Amino acid sequence: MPTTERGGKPSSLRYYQDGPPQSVDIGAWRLTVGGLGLRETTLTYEDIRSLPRVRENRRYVCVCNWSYRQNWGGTLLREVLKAADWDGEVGTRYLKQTSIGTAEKGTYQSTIPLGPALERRCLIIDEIDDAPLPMERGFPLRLMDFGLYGYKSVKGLAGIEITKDFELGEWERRAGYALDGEIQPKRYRLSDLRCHHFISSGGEMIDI
Ligand SMILES: Nc1nc2c(c(=O)[nH]1)N[C@H]1C(S)=C(S)[C@@H](COP(=O)(O)O)O[C@H]1N2
Ligand SMILES: [Mo]
Repeated sequence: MPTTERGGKPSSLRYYQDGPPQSVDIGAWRLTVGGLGLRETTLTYEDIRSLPRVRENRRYVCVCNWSYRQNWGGTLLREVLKAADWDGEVGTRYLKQTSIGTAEKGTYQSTIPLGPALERRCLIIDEIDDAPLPMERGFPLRLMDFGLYGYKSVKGLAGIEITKDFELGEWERRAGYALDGEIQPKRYRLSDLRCHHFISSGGEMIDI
């Protein structure tokens, strides 16, 4: 397994706990959307591809200390919720994501606060730099909240659910990572720029 890829970015498999599924039958795959204030809905890949599209150049950061800026293509989380007749209630609600996972390693879950995610234009992406997501990067779909560390962004997404519980996920339990996942002021490795950079404010890295 290679330990680095483009720009010194760590291998996508290194932090992939459940591992990419062997293959995904995209005709059979569905995203399940449900929970509080939503009509239980299943969306096909084509349903998602037909929602209003965005392409945004934003920087992704993980607590593992590396980061990279890429072009992320897909739709807004807000559009996916709208497709399930979301009632618009944010309050103290959370969004729980579940991966497709694998038979041996089960699924990976992560819960994020719903309101801040929507305010930060949280994306549901199916393309990186204008190409479909590779298997290791989360094919067919991945949630990206750029104000939060990478461990909050579930690859190989199979379900999202609005809940009232802020639950611990895989990395929070295993490695003691913070439940809120907010990007902290710190020195990070900018893999794409091949340098380190200290950021003095937390949240999404927009200046670099
Ligand atoms: N399903 C799933 N998604 C996941 C993970 C995981 O273990 N399983 N790891 C997270 C962590 S810690 C990181 S750093 C990123 C790595 O994503 P990459 O493919 O861009 O390298 O995926 C995140 N999403
Ligand atoms: Mo990570």
